[in-house]
Amino acid sequence: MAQKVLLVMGSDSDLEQLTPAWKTLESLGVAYEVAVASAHRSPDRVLSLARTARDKGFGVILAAAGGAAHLAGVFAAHTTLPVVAVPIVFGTLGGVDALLSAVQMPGGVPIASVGIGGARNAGFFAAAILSATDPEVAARLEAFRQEQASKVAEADARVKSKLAGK
Ligand code: RP5
Repeated sequence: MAQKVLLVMGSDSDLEQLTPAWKTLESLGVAYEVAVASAHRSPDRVLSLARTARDKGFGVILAAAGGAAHLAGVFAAHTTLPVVAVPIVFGTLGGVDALLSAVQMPGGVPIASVGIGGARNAGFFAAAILSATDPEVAARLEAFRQEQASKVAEADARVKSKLAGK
């Protein structure tokens, strides 16, 4: 059975910023489940989600949080599945704090991270991880890349034609 993505957010206030992640997963036909779980407000819930994720068929975890965002690190502490942080734009530091919390993990328990507010890329990256063992997802990713390249070629032609008409 195809592996799924577990998309966890630290608060329901993160939901809107995560929309591009689940939309991207849907566009690629990747199954996902969402959960709200906070590393500091509901640590037992995070622990339970992390420890059961592999047996439930998840292949990658996207952990979205803002502020001093330890959600991804705590997930990684309790599972050997790949964990990708999605730093949320929030508060005085606008997401820089969440980004640094993710990318500065001490050695031994790594997490990856997309950029601040990088939910769309989180969807693509999760799909890329699953594509290592799922040829159907790999084919859909390849098709998307080709479509994207075609759009660049069309933009190139448009710009050239516009400038030629001046
Ligand atoms: C983080 O604190 C959440 O992930 C969210 O980005 C931020 C604010 O949460 P709320 O106070 O809106 O619930 O833990």
